[in-house]
Amino acid sequence: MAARRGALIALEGVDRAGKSTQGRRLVQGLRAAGHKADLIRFPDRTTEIGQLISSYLVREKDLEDHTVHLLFSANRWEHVPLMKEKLHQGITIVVDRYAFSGVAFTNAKGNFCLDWCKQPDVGLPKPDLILFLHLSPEEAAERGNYGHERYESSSFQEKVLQSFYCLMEDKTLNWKTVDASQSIEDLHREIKSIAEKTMEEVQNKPLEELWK
Ligand code: Z5A
Ligand code: MG
Repeated sequence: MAARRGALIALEGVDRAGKSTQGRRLVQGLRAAGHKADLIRFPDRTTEIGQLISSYLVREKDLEDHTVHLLFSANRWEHVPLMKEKLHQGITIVVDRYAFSGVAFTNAKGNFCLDWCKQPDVGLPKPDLILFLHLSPEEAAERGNYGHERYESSSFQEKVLQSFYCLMEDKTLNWKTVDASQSIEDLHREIKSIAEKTMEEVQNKPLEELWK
């Protein structure tokens, strides 16, 4: 019998919704429950490509919009061989942002259609579950002001949210929206329960390719 595979679980959502907090907490919680689990945060600013992206985000460097879109995608592709290896070893991978952030942020710039934005990420490992952490702009504001990185303004974030809603219409993907205004622990419990159910459901299913 083939070995059971891990699940690929993506966390997406609006700015300050708690994706990074929940990503860390989920991997901790899964490990404590005896599962094998790893976390990857996109962009991964530690690689050479990631450092270029980071210098763009902190406004040290200006990059042309198509170029930066392709760099965000390349930053995901450079992780794919290891992601596949781990998934096939039965390790569940939690990704803090994925291709959906890539598409939503570039599409929000206005002159890039969704189809163009998706192309570089076609064929990435397809998430078994995409958790969308939903938080109203008012509740997000209570979590502090925007930082000084690129994209951190309420008008741009509203456009990003509209792009996410378009992506969520794709019924070939397993989107689940969760209420991110709950306490960190309540939200963690809800997310962990959905994640464990998905892990059980997909363990004997082949890993698919995104948008193919
Ligand atoms: N980007 C892109 O353009 N293209 C791409 O392909 C990708 C990304 C992958 C950097 O991302 C930027 O890159 C981002 C999208 C773009 N631009 N923006 N905006 P990032 O992931 O590095 O961004 P970040 O700095 O991690 O911010 P974030 O993701 O928006 O935040 P978060 O991870 O969702 O939230 P958090 O860090 O977990 O929590 C925020 C605060 O709220 C913190 O003080 C927590 O303690 C607090 N918090 C969290 N949960 C709760 C609850 N439940 N209650 C109360 N307070 C809470
Ligand atoms: Mg984050």
